[in-house]
Amino acid sequence: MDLYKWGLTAHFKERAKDLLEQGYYLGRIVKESRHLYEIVTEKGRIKGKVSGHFIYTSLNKADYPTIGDWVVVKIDSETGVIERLIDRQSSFSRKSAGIETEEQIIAANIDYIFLVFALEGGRNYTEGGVERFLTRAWDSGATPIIVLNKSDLCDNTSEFLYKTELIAAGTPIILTSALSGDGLEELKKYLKPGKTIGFTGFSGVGKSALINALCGGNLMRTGEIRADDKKGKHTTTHKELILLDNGSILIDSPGLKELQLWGDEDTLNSTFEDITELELLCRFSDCTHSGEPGCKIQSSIESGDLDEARYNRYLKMKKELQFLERKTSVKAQLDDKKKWKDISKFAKSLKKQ
Ligand SMILES: Nc1nc2c(ncn2[C@@H]2O[C@H](COP(=O)(O)OP(=O)(O)OP(=O)(O)O)[C@@H](O)[C@H]2O)c(=O)[nH]1
Ligand SMILES: [Mg+2]
Ligand SMILES: [Zn+2]
Repeated sequence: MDLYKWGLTAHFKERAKDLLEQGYYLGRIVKESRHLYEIVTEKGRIKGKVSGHFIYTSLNKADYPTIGDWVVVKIDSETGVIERLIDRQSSFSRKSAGIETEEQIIAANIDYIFLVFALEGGRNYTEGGVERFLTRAWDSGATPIIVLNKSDLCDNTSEFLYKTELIAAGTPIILTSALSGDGLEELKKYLKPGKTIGFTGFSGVGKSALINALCGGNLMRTGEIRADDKKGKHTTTHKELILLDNGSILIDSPGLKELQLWGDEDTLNSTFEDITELELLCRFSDCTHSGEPGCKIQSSIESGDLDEARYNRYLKMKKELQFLERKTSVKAQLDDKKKWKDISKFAKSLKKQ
């Protein structure tokens, strides 16, 4: 199997060198459901799990391999044991759902990330949704492309295009319909040999339908999302990476019910550059924009240059990230404590021997 076709670059090979010399193999995760993996390697496509040593040394969910990752495996009679995760060159992540404060990687080592929204049906387009996905994308290391899908169901597409342009300056925005095929040619411009494209978006927006339309087949199961199902049933239930005939690599994954932010406040700045630039023009450098004289934020809202709703969404996301930062630092302290406890336990057990 030619791994370069699967996106292998010198970066990943270099980081596996020591183990490759000892008879291990390099592989890419092409399917993931829970902690069971399918991996493409020089020896073909194999099933695999992480080793006990791997589990012992991994503290966080994000330390585990996920779809798109390059790993080093030991192969015993067609099953693989993953010994090492190679540093990711990019990854799209979010805060894991629920109360845990952990980063969850949605797809790794992607060149482009298609942020898919539906103009009708499923979970509908909101400006806040676009801003959230964009903020995560700017932090991913991949290049974001905004895909406004289900254009066939929408009769004011130009209004959505305009709204999106205002909040996503500089990011390509493509109107598509997986049903009629509109816009697919524009998407195909990003499908290049050896390049990996991740698809993300809420459940039911048409990620799998777009992948099917792009590969001209029926590789991915698609389905209607039942609006009355509070559990938010996903049609796609596992993550999968596929290699198209034209040599590009696509990653499908279950849609999200919500996108909780992950990262620090800096990650907001690329999405809300207009606001951070205005802040620099306030008379006082520590202006809180709540009534100080010479406040550029307030005057821009009054003159209509800055949309107040956008400013409020910015504040909301900033608060969320500040809260996350506090929670993460508490968790890091606890993790540290646990680590030292383990180490001192281990040291004591050595003394007893
Ligand atoms: N009319 C129309 N329907 C579409 C379009 N794209 C997808 N659909 C339909 O929308 C439904 C959901 O599409 P999926 O591709 O399964 O959505 P998904 O984003 O993969 O959803 P999850 O796998 O749950 O994340 C299916 O019934 C599709 O046929 C489109 O462009 N136009
Ligand atoms: Mg799907
Ligand atoms: Zn101000």
